[in-house]
Amino acid sequence: MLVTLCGGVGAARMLAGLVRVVPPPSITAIVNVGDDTVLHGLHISPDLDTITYTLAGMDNRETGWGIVGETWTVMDELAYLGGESWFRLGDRDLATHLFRTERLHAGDTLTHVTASLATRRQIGVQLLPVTDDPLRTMLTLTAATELGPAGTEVAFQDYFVRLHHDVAVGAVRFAGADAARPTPQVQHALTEADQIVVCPSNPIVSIGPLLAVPGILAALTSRREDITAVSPIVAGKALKGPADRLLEELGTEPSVVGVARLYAPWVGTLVIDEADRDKAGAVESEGVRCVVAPTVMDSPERAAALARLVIDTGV
Ligand code: FO1
Repeated sequence: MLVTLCGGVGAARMLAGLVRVVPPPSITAIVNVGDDTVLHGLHISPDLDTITYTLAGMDNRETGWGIVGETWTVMDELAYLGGESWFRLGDRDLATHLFRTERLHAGDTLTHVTASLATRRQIGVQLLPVTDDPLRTMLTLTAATELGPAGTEVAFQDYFVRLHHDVAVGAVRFAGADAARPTPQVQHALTEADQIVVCPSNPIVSIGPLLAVPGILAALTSRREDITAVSPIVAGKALKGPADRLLEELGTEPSVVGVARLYAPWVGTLVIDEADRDKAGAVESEGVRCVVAPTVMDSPERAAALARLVIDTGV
């Protein structure tokens, strides 16, 4: 069994590569739920949905979220009524949130609802939210915004979408983490995995929430030699999103060396991009084996080549 640790877009691309080189049912993806939010009474799980839509071949590659060819009738009407429309929910995407919310209200777990959606979309890969308990990424902003003065703590989607992640962050907290439990399926996957792959996701707000769930870091640390991470930072920049700025704002060098330093306690091997070849020695000085390869997944073929290489690091 191959287990992946996942945020959203970067992880979805990595998984799209992996399913081209190993049978999808042999892959279990453990996914961040710190980005989850409730809007209009609907439970939205952006990372689970981004991965599901990507593996189902229905993702919107331009936005990096939502469904390709989406229509916006409901959102446009909601905006006309004066409702909250800063977080855009497409007409087809809304069906996912209605389905999930209704099932959760009926007492189903997020793990079970996610499995139902994945089966319906025929994605093959087993998708697991890291926990069925509430876990929410909260960020303390260091400047005043429309949401409050400097020092205000906001939820992830307020930071990411409403404020376009265009504001400095002083602290990150994972609300609910202390009481959250990894699901039995997640615990089993981490114990039984032949290899664990950390997708090129944001180390702080995508992988961070997974590590904050009690028991996960210890389980990973005991599997350190079987864990390969792909750096989400290439030549000092995040390919997408605010990972580079967040690392710097929270005191870690925004480079492959900074990623190696963060991950070294529990990751055995770090794959870095060819653009960072000159930093391979510095990565190894952090105590992490370093592999240099093309890591930018700008086509399915390149994603598959990276997937092959990552799997080979574990052989
Ligand atoms: N991201 C945006 O930048 N703007 C949106 O309006 C937006 C809506 C949205 C709806 C459903 C969904 O699953 C994701 C959505 N995202 C949107 C993406 C998402 O907020 C972030 O990309 C992730 O949380 C970061 O991984």
